Amino acid sequence: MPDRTMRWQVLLFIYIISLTSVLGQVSYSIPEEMAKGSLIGNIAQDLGLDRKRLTSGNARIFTGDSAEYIELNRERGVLLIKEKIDREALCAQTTPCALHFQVILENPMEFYTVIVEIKDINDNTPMFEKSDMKFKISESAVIGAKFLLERAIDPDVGLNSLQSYFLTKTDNFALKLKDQPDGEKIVEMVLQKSLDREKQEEIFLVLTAVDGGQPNLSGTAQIHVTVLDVNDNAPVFTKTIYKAAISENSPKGTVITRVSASDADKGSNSKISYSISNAAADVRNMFEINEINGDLISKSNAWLSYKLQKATDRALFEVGLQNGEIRTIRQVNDKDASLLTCGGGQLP
Ligand SMILES: [Ca+2]
Ligand SMILES: [Ca+2]
Ligand SMILES: [Ca+2]
Ligand SMILES: [Ca+2]
Repeated sequence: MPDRTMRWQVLLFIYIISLTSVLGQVSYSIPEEMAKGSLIGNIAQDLGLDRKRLTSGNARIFTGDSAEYIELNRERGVLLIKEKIDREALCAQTTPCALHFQVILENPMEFYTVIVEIKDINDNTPMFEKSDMKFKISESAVIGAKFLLERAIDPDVGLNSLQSYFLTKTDNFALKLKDQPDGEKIVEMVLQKSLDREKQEEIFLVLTAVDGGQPNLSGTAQIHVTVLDVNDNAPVFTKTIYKAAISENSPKGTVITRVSASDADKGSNSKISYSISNAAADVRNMFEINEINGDLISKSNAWLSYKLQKATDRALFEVGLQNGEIRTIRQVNDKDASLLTCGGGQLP
């Protein structure tokens, strides 16, 4: 229908209305989503009209240009659902949601106003647009650090719409909801206990959004937290004292013992290299260590006769280990030494 013709019809309608007295008004209240053909109300009875008058007066519904959801059955004198009504599609977040239309009769012309309120039913589950949220959080993140979570959407209104969120029970995070002026909520996860990658590298949580319908409906989203490593662990030796024997005529390059340390961190934070430090020059001349595998190797064969003057044929040494480094090696004054000892701990 051309716009112009329609405009004329509307103007004509308004003109007719102005000439015709409004004889009555009737209101109904129905839930959305009623099946096609369902009864809304007995309009003949409610307007005090004879059913024959509906037929003789060629009673009909005038809705303006809005879609026709409702039909008038003249023979039965009732209003019926013509098209299933989806409140969400019709009114979105507007409340109350109502259809306004007129019932018009001819000979003589009569005009009645009908209001059908469409009540919300809880036919939408809260849904997350992104049902999988991923976070990479350093284990050094400070207490109180906030992480914004996705919001859920529930197109219903009132109690049938979104009411609250819940997070899987976790020591590390607490859920914080902040009300916005538009009625929406900001959903945050707040760190309340320090993360420790060495204890738990992956944390899986479930965020649940619930509405307040009867019964209520809920939707969930997965939260996957990967805890990033920080170098917060020093290497630790597998033993506090390493003991090994070596004879004085051992050739240069003899492996005296192997020291071994481990580091609880990850990747380059756990890579260990061995070195001898803080040792006197003569000790450095006597020993070397394989920085990769921890082999303590005799560097010369001259040191034995030099260092073991006071011993019989063997000597006792202590090796100080600290933070993955061999800090000190010193000879222990024990003439009856039977072992070469690499001692652990923090030696003076
Ligand atoms: Ca609804
Ligand atoms: Ca709902
Ligand atoms: Ca480390
Ligand atoms: Ca770490």
